[in-house]
Amino acid sequence: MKQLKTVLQSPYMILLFFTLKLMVYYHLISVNVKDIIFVVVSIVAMGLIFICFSRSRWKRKKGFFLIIYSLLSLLMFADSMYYNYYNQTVSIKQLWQAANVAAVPDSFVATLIPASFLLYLDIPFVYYYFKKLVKEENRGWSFKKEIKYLVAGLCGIFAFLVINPFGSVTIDKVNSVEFFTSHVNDIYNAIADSIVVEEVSADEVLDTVQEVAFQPKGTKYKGIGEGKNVILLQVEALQNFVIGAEYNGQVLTPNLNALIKQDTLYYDRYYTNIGKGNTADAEFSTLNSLYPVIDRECYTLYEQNTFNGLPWLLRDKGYNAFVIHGYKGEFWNREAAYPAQGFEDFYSMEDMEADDIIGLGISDKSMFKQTIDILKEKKQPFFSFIITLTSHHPFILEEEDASLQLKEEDIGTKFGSYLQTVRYADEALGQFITDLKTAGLYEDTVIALYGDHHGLNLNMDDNAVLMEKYLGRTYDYDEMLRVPMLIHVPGSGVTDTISTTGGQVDFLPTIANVMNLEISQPYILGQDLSNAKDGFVAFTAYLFEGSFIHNEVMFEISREGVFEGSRAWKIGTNEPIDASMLEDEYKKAITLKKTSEDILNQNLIQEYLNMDTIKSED
Ligand code: GP9
Ligand code: MN
Repeated sequence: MKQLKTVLQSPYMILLFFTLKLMVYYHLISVNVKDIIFVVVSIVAMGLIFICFSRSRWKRKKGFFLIIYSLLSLLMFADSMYYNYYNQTVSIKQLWQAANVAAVPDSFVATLIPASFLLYLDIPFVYYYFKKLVKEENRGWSFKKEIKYLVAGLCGIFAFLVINPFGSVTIDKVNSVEFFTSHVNDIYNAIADSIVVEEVSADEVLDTVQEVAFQPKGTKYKGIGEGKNVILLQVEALQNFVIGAEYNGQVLTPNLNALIKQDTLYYDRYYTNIGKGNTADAEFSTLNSLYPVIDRECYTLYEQNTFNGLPWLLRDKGYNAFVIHGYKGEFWNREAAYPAQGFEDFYSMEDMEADDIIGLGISDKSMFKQTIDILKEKKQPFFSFIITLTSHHPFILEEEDASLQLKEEDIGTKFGSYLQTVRYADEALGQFITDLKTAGLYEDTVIALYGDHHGLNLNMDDNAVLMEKYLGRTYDYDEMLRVPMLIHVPGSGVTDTISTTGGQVDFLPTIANVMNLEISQPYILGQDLSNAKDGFVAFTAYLFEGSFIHNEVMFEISREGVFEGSRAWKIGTNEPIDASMLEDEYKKAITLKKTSEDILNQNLIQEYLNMDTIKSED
């Protein structure tokens, strides 16, 4: 008993608390705790911080230590939550996102994982040992002597790791996932990026575009929608697995299924390629055929750039281009960004009647009803970009809006609630099409539709388990990131399922072919999926950079963000594939992302269009 007391009183107990805390942390961010190097580096760093504070001669060291230790715990907590949602840890460049997270409180609460709170449990114990050590060691070290060396040593080690002068893969891995080094590395990169802006010449970027994103030849389905109005529907969180599917004896999306059956090109291997700007990035990539970036939504980062995407191309043909969305105009910086995207009007929540609110904003059914009134007033041809909302996470509906009969075991699960809101969105869409017909607008309108991103994150709740049960196969990223895309051309007589792999980045060239639009600038990173045979899409968020799908093969870069240790599998069968054979494709994914960033950072579309104007003036 006495021995136990002595052990418990020993300041070395602190190591036990640090170890337990770090094991919880690494477990929550999916780092294998058996990779002992990460845990050891973190324990050494924490131990040094502890010793530095306890032996220093600062008067207020107890208070300072408590604050610092609590802040480190808060950062770990934030990392674990962010990882749960985005599959990535927090970055200083993404602190802005706190405001967006706070704007959607239901979603925020739904992402909390109880285990993350364990990261706070040790604080009182660690503080107790800290005070005890301070009391026992009141002789103290001079802060100017030994501590100085300790601090310098610690900084030196971090600097060495972050700079990684010999390009060691092991150090790359440490920098990517170890708690202290990854955050120091992140801050270092953010500062370095803001000081040194790497410029690549426009010619060099153009060469790369031609190399990695050449356009397929072919005229299949060219111009079948030419001259018609365009309604582009971005449906919130619509995944592809619901199309044509049944659940508990009920068809999930009867209206979408009916649409696909006639006069429709349906792209069934289509993927979301969003960055951290979620919905807004889906819009951005779709309209411009560029990849979003990881740091922030493109609508904010590149608000002032010059673009020449779909709204501009249609406006050149005399279309009136506008957006309708039942949430606040300022969200995702849409209001400010839309003019440069080419939209002349934006009907947001503030401009519509808030007569039926579900979740964040105006219900899809009300929004579509009001849309008909707007469309009836418009001069034709028009391009109406409509963004739905009701199927937004955490998928809450009132009983009277929920028409799907859920199985007992799915009631109250995210899976069940998701299916319920998808069914609602499908009903809203069905009514919209009927109303378009009644308004005499249907025959002359091309209706294109796609999902912005996943609804069921495979890392959250019991989604993976319930989806596996429902699908009868493993629910992996290929299915989570797959969204439907279709182009419905009334009266065309053309019905086809196109299975070339693609992503939102391919939408612009694909619709341009159908509408017979000429894209007059070369910065296009997607391809026309109706004529392409070889399909490729690179990912940004939810998977680490370098991940991609090439035809029916999916590649997920390793947890540490390095090529070594990545995994690959065959889509459909989940059969593992040797990932080490896919280095060329991995490099292509990195190049596509980097090229997009170069185009955006250097505002190259503006440069090109200016050049073009100068040329035509000559
Ligand atoms: C808000 C809506 C949702 O306007 O588009 O955005 P999300 O949270 O899905 O990115
Ligand atoms: Mn969304």
